[in-house]
Amino acid sequence: MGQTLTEKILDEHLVEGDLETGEEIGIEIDQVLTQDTTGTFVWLQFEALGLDEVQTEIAAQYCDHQTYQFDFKNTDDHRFLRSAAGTYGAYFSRPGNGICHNVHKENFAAPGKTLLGSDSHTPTPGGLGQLAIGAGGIDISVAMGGGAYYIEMPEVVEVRLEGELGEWATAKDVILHLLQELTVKGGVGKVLEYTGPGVETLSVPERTTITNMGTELGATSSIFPTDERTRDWLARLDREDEHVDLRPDDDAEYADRIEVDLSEIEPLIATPSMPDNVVPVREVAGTDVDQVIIGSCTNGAYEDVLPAAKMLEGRSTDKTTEMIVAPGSKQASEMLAREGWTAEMMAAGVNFSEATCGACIGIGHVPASDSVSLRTFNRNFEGRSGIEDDNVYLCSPEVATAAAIAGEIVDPRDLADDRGDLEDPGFEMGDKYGPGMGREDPDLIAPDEAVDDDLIKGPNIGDVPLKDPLDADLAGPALLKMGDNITTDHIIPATQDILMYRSNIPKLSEFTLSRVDESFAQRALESDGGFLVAGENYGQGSSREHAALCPMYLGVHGVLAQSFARIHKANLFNFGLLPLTIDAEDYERIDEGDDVEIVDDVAAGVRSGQEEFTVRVNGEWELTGALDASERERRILANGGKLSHVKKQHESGSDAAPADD
Ligand code: MIC
Ligand code: SF4
Repeated sequence: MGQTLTEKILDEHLVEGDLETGEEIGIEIDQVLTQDTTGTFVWLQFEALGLDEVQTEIAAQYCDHQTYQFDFKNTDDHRFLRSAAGTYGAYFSRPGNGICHNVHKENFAAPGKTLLGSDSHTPTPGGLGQLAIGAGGIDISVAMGGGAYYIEMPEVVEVRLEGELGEWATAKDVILHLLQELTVKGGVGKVLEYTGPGVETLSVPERTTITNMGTELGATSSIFPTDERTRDWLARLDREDEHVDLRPDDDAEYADRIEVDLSEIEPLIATPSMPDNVVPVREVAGTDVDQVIIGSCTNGAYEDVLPAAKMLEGRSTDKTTEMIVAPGSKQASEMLAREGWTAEMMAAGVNFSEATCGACIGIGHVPASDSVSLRTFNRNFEGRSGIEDDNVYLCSPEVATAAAIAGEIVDPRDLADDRGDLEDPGFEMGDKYGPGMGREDPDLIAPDEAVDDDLIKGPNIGDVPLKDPLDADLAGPALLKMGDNITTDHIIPATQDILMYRSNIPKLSEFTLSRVDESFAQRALESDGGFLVAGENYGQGSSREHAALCPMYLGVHGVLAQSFARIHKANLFNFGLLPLTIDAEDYERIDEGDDVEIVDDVAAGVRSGQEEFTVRVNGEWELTGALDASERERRILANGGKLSHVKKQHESGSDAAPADD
């Protein structure tokens, strides 16, 4: 039987296990990336593990999420990250140089290589045949130290693309279409592999918009084969020698197949407040728009801003609508500036931001109360923009720009008909990108140019808390009952007031689940243990391990949920929290405040491979909580989390320093 492209790359990197769906496999990691808000813990844990040098081919530390440095705490984090990159041997991308996924794509992403990143949109370079996966920070620390990354072998699903995109339809509409079809849970446990004649009609930047937002489907990763368009892209970066021909075998077998006819795709938009609330733009046409932002790791590239610039040439934005462009990388900004497009857009009423994540997580450009914001981003979870009850829509740069011109949501096809002189700007690549621009990049410091050789920790950079091994008896109240699709933005929001404490767990913990219940953190601390109860897809969204670390710090024992998002579940194991799956009926029956007691000896059960645990509620009735965990995850859980687990192994004289087994 032939292999899928995913299987081929995994096979080449396999260090443990078999490529059987659902089985745990260990893979070698070639490249890692981390960013400023997850990175401090990546390095603090790297240090705590006693590791002293990066072992992967490439390790890159980006400073992208909080580049405005509103508070010295952010600037201290950035200085610490530069010192850690220099000390341990990673590339360092300075604040303002751009979003990790964009800068990585421009400089390092390479077909056939594996990439692990402490950011959920790490799968972005799947668009050029790289197998890229998002994970929690400590998984990055271990991989960076040369340890394998362990994952359940995903199902590989074929997404077959036929036809070609029509006028005004874009790659963003393709992924919005898939979200409409599959929902935010539709990709869980899967790698989406794109095939078919439609592939060659899409350029690499269009492909990376699709792979980037595969994360919103919950997918482990998304990947395209490579072809002449990949070679062309790498050539523009002066990295043509990194091109490798990669495609699945003709007789590859997929777990499932989804067909998309690109010629039927029309302009789509995700309405508030979930990326899968997708409708045709025409369905919400006429809605007044107060703010439009073009940017983010999904649609912040040069080729994403260029159509907006062309549409605005000789026009201006509506007086009621503010338009902001936040390019995904400084390279993109520089290219637009050198070609005169920045000036064109400014003259049209656009406000230019530095290259940053910023507004995507509510840092700057927070929408006005009771207003509508159209963004080319990937997430519109409620409150993520920095104000509760926000109305954030997600769309392509073309749809966003049409709204900025009209002052209301409008299908660009209708705007073009109406105005008579507006043409589809089409998709155009830049001549030369990133390294291809042929000059030294002062914003990307290579390991051999490092300016530090020791860690610099400001007063806000704390220690990594450790948890005791799992107890035999676990009991406590159901501290909070939540619904479906609770995001990591609910658990630990990323807005400015909170983000600056990412390196200070005691302080950060005070904000745990505050978006759901302001009294939660205090109640959890006072209760000396307890459980969280949730519906489906608990912990979707970000890779931030703080969403497990902070509940752990507050003494939470575990989570009873109907299902879990992949990265968050791994983070729960990594911080010694018990993730038990419960059924819908029991979920309905259990209430906040109920007394929860696990009847079995939890520590022994976890170690011995017990799959079902009896949970007694109020001493009156019982439910079954299922533990779906590999042997390795069980050992990590029983030892109180990955850091304690690996430390314990070192103490017991276990050999390979970074390995977690
Ligand atoms: C996000 O888009 O939610 C983030 C902010 O990039 C996160 C990372 C973080 O929380 O630091 C992600 O996607 O993993
Ligand atoms: Fe940054 Fe937003 Fe992309 Fe996350 S989704 S990496 S916050 S631009």
